[in-house]
Amino acid sequence: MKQTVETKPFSDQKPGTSGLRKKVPVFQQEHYAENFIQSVFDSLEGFEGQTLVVGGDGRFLNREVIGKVIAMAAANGFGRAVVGQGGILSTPATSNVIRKRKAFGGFILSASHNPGGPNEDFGIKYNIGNGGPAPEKITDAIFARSKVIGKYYTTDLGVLDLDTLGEREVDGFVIEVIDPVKDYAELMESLFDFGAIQGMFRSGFRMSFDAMHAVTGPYAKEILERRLGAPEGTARNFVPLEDFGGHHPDPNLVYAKDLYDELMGPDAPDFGAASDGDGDRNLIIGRGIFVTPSDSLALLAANAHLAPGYRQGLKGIARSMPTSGAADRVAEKLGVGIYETPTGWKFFGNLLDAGLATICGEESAGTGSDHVREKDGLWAVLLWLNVLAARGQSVKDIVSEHWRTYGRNYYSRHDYEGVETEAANRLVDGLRAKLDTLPGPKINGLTVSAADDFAYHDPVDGSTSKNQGIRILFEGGSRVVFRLSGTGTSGATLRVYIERYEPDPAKHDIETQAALADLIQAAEEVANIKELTGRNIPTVIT
Ligand code: VG1
Ligand code: CO
Repeated sequence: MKQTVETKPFSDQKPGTSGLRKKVPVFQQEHYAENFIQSVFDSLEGFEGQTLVVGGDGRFLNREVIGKVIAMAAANGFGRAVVGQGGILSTPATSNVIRKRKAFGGFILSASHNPGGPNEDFGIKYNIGNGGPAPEKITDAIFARSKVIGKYYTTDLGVLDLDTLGEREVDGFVIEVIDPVKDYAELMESLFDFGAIQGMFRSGFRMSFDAMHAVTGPYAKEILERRLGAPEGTARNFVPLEDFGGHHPDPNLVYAKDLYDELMGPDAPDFGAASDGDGDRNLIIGRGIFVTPSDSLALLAANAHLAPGYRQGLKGIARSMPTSGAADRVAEKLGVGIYETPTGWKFFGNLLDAGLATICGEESAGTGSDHVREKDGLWAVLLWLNVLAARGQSVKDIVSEHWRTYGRNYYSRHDYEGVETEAANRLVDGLRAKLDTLPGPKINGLTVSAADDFAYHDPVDGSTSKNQGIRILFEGGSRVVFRLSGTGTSGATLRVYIERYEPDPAKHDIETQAALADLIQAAEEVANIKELTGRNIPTVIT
């Protein structure tokens, strides 16, 4: 029986870079999740009788909120919910299911790389029918709706069994529980040369994959070990846990340090990789070499034609603005378009739908292609494996060769986490106010050639997104970018992105922070980071 529940709006339901993310206790407030879910439905049209996909990364509250989404979908008039067994569906797998089933859209319950558990983070994200994150037009409408919402609709579907595969019907509404891995594994088989990768494993190639107790565990077990024949134990921490074992499921050099140490150690395997909470990020480490995500994007774009799914070449490459320009050089050489978008995967959707780009990436360990409309951690790992199998060289050799051909974009991101929101805003406002005066005079001996607040003009739908990050460009192609994170749940995180281009192969082996030292100092001088944030050093350096 459909019920109408009276509710009052919450003022803080503005979706960030990737959905609504809050601490679990915030989501546990009465009506909080329901208000947001109803605000999504109220911002959409034409879903009567349609299919909605629902899944999550298995974190604390996952099952509970899945139950709410399904009951509310039924009450709002959807005809069918497709849900991953056990409530599990990685972000890229959800995108694939939405596309394959021609669903109206889907909910992804995840706070991605943020920690999980009763006092940690939870998140809700809505994806549209192309399988990608809702564009700004819709997220703005959701936020506007959430501020005035007065009621939501739900219904009692009884106890939901999310663990048994198959279809069930309750009052004319169909709930279908699917294997979360199968469709995705088939898609991967259609893109990559599994035979060649199997051969590489047979001949003794060794790999370590860290699923970080998050959603990619079951995917990695099935694809790497069962379908590709990698030895058992190749995938580790492969059981998704509600609190990710108490760790941050963030595949960077800080939270995946064990993997890094292993790859730098004496008995290092050939290849190391990890993914994040919801399976859309990737960390790539070769024996003795960490590949920065920006370089990984460029390398994958330059070598994609070696995989069957990309044999016909790329239509174009897209990267987020703070991502290094390494991919631009590849696009130039390939003679294809390069697009620079704001941070967040939602901006790639139009380019992919319009056939302007094939491969996209972000400096934050996100890479993907037009096979789905989300970034895809295991996809990147498999493309790397395919390239390694096809070229028969080590990661290190492939990377050095790439730098010799294109030059090296030294790159690093410095994060200042948990900064007081007011102080962070003051810092960015301060920079914004002096943008016009920056070009000309030197900062720490470097000449500024241009400075702006990045605005994106979507070439497909003509929309404009302003205030997407402060860019300070120096003569010679170096730059420093400042922006505030839109995925945190407490305080503010200041991100400082630093990049320098080095064409000379004799200078490609400098330690990254040393290679960027003068720019790091310039960033401090221009933004007064220490004084304004009260921090002497960044919390995380990637
Ligand atoms: C961060 C990254 C961004 C990424 C976003 C979502 O956003 O910088 O590149 O798209 O997370 O990724 P922000 O606003 O905190 O910088 V995920 O894997 O957390 O969905
Ligand atoms: Co993620």
